[in-house]
Amino acid sequence: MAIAARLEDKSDRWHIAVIGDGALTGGMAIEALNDAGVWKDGVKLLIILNDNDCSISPPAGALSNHLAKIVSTRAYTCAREISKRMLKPVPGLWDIAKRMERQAINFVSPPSGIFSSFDLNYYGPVDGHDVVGLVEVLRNLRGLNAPCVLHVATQKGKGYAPAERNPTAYHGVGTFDPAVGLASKPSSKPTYTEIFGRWLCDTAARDSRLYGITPAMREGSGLVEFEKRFPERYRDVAIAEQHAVTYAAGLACEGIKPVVAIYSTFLQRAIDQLIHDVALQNLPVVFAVDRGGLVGADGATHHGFFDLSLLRTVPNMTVMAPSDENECRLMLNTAFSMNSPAAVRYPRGKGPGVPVTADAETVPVGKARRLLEGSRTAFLGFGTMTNVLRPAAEKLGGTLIDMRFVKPIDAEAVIESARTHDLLVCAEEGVLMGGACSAVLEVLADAGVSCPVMRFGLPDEFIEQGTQAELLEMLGLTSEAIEAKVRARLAAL
Ligand SMILES: Cc1ncc(C[n+]2csc(CCOP(=O)(O)OP(=O)(O)O)c2C)c(N)n1
Repeated sequence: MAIAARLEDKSDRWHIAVIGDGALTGGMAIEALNDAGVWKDGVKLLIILNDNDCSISPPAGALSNHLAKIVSTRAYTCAREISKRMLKPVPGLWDIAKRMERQAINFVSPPSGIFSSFDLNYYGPVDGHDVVGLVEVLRNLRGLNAPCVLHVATQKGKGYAPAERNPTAYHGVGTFDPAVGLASKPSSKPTYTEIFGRWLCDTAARDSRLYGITPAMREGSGLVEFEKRFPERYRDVAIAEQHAVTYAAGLACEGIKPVVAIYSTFLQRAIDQLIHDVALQNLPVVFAVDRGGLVGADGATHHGFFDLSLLRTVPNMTVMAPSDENECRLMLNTAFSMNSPAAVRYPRGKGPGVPVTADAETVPVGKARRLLEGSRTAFLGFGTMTNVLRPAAEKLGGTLIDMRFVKPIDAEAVIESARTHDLLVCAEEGVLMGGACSAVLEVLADAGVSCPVMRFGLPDEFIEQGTQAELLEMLGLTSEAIEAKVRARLAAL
């Protein structure tokens, strides 16, 4: 945008990018700094680094050490004082500053490591909680005419004692009473994330080659206990999904068995690494893909809609979607037992409450499981949607199959169902385009078998926020809505 403004001769317009110290660890941030550093006159880009020395959990990596060193060793004064220093000691300094960008900035704040390496004007660190002073600094920086970085030191959770004490818990919250703080949730059924966390610890105890990787999502991905018990086999690579995947590939090359715990939406950033660095070499990396499907409150950026469509097109990949908690454990075992890359994709939150009785057992690769034997309609469920299809299948006396595998899909089960039923109804919690239901159509087309097919899944549009139940309702992905549509279709056949 800053470059566009220069091209369009809107050179008085400022562009401000605010980035956290955690977000700065992402490769793309470094790519942008590398680019910004070559622009000089007329590019009014202010990068405000909001450095609270915290990601969601404590920051990981050398960059955070570097920033902490700057904050602790620099004359880290209140913003107002720095602002005064900029203007007062040498009359006319600011005029000189405007003419001699870099030198003047360096005069008020000596060059600092990483930003100076990118040839960017660096200014700070300043106290981000001194709001009046900060405004003064920002006013002064308005006089500049080239990209610069303002390093602002803050405290995560500042101003609310419970959040100051436990910033990780308060990073992202739902509604709560500020007088009480976050109530600890009574845990009845475990979440899929917890099922994964337990599986990871149990499997690590059994197999010393297991290595757990998270790109800055220790809590969200269920790795807290694993880190405590197996610190030497745990790695938070910071908000660097691409690195997380290639890091896993490197470990797998050497006989380690990496498990990349990653949210579906964040895996999108590392699809190239998954293809080139893992799948192309057929390396046994397990992808524990959390938050697959609708995630609810986090909204459009966090839904995990694309994973099935993206992953199923990659050679050598196995893609599984569990329909309940026990299935999730069985599939994680299966993925871990394979000698090729495999993804287990599970949803946010709790499952239907099926007790986890599995220990280290696996399931046959590429084989579906038949849950109900019926006639006329065969319901083919992928992952969570199997449970949504069940009441409809029961009411309509249909067959219900939990497909288990999106890839390799159980072609035999699909073809046999098409030959013995009048209608196939398939459902997935992912984009319909190119997803698991498309795989069913491909099987039928390739086998030359024709059968009416109804597909239920996510439409070709971005979905905003709402609870998972609200969104399923809105999208017509409830048992009742599916049943009604299937009844109408059966009547028309
Ligand atoms: C690509 C990507 N990976 C992971 C996340 C999850 N996430 C959300 S906020 C956050 C920490 C951000 O830390 P920082 O940039 O320092 O900002 P702060 O919240 O501390 O202000 C993480 C890891 C995300 N939103 N996007």
